[in-house]
Amino acid sequence: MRDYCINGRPAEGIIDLRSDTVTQPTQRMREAMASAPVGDDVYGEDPTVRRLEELAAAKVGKESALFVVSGTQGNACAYLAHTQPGEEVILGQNSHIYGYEVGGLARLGGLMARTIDDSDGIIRPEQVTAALRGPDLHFAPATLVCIENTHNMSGGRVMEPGDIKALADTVHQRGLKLHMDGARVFNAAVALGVPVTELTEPVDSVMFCLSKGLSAPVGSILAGSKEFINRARKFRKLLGGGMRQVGVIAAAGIVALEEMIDRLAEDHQRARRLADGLAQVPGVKVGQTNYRTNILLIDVEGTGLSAPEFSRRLKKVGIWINPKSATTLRAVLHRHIEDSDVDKVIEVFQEIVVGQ
Ligand code: TLP
Repeated sequence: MRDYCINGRPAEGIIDLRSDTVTQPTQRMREAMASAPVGDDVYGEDPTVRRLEELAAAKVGKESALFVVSGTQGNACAYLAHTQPGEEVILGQNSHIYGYEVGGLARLGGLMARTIDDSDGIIRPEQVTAALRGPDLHFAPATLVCIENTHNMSGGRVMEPGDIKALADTVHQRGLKLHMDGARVFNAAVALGVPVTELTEPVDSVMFCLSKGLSAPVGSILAGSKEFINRARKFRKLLGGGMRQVGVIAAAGIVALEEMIDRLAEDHQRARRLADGLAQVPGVKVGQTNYRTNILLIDVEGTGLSAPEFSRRLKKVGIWINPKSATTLRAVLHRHIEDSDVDKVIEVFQEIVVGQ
């Protein structure tokens, strides 16, 4: 049953693959929200927020955690707490922090972005070494490296524990910090079949979202050392993210962490089913990844239609998939998509290609 609304109306008949952010809270979340004990969280008095923060810190193996409004706010608190204005941050040119967070590095942090190639979703130690420029009088000092796992714009690529560890060793040897934008880090852990701590242990801080595939309505977590989180808490306040009786939404986050992680495997299976089906459609190519998680990049150039035009035609029949570029669509699998929806999408792709 698709129990959610689009444009204020029940989404009956619509297959919404724009993002996993469209997931609605589960019934258990709504019940937990209704009965959550609350207090003023700016005074640190909301017991539900404290429970969520303790649970979240333990999940990713960090000393402390902070409940933030969004992934964007969590990443901002991280780079603000790790750096001083005028410093340089090394990160992927396709990363969410660089390309999709409204230029916050520059605007909020007074930071220089030094971008490196992350087209396969992974940042390697030698790339960071090559990007580091040393102590010359002319250079802005680089103090932070950011990675993204899974990597959104490369189609949900997974950065593996060994690669993260190797990168962290290089970053730390050079005296920098390593932050992980782990908006979908539980997708990475589930795809690899490893505890998420194997991915988060080497990094100094990790942000992950409760509001994507995990289905909470609002919120993300930033985790790291106690001292780092104390600093981040001040930046959250600066950004207007000090909330009051916010246990009403933190309660859904607790359910997300307790109940919604393992089922991400279903989204990955459906992503594979969709990828395999679309690969049979003439002119359509599905991006390859090391592990299939819940994001697919679908190249429609060979069909003779642009991705925006393809997206328009899909929308006419109730399938919502956003274009990511002139030639590529991005489809994201999530809890409200069933096998029959996947089959329908494959069928419609066939019809569009054959019928033009
Ligand atoms: N991603 C959204 C859009 O902004 C593109 C999506 O639909 O995928 N890091 C990563 C890797 C993300 O994918 C996102 C959201 C964020 C951070 C920001 O999270 P929010 O939307 O909670 O600010």
